[in-house]
This record gives sequence, C-alpha cells and structure tokens, in this order.
Amino acid sequence: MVIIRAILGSLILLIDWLTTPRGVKRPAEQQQKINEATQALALYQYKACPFCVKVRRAMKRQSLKVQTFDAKRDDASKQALLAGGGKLKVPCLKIEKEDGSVEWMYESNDIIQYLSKRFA
Ligand SMILES: N[C@@H](CCC(=O)N[C@@H](CS)C(=O)NCC(=O)O)C(=O)O
Repeated sequence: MVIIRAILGSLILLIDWLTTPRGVKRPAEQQQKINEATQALALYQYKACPFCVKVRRAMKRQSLKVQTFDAKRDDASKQALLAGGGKLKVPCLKIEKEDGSVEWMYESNDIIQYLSKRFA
C-alpha cells in the first residue's frame, strides 16, 4: 500500500511538472499589489496530494505567490494547522484578514473559488 501510494504520488508530481500551467501576465504595478495581498495567505498542503496539486496549479495559473507549508513532513506546520484550523486535512488556506481575524479555509474547490473571485 505504501509503495503504491509512493508510485502514485510520484506520478502525480511528474504529470504536474510536465503540464505546469503558465501564469497570467499582469502589468508590474498590478502584480505588485497582488503580491502584497497574497502575503496574508498561506497554503498548508502535502506535496503529492492531488487536491493540493489542483490548488497549487490554480495559484500558478493566476500568478499568485502564496507561501506553502508541508503539513506532512514539517511537524511545526502540522501543529500550526491542527491548532489553527482544527483538523489535519489538506489543502487548507490560512487567510489573515485586515481586521486581524484569521480564517482557515478547507476544501480545494472552495479555496480555488475564493482565489479566483478575489484575484480575477
Ligand atoms: N474534499 C477535500 C479532500 C481533501 C483530502 O482528502 N485530503 C487528504 C490528503 S490527499 C487529507 O488531508 N487526508 C487527511 C490526512 O492525510 O491526514 C478537498 O477537495 O480538499
């Protein structure tokens, strides 16, 4: 089972690498503003999780520079996700809002929808 999972994971990463989407090109000023806004975001993820790959590809397509944390290999990230989000499930987008509150958004489709609404 572990071997099958490892093979599938490698395959997912290979296909992702071979078919990496191009990022949208924006005027420098607009991209700079978006880069500033995405500093308040962080993606907790596993490298080879298909749902995480889907979210990372959506970010790439939209040229969103979002910091990522590996909640499988990095114990501090795992603990941060558990403490903040409440469950060890990925992908999870941490959103720091202007009023100081923090939202932990689970579900790949919800994250993709949120990003495309906010940065379209
Ligand atoms: N419906 C969820 C599925 C996410 C999911 O099943 N993630 C798996 C990793 S691929 C997970 O976090 N499982 C819990 C664990 O590994 O502890 C989504 O689309 O985000």
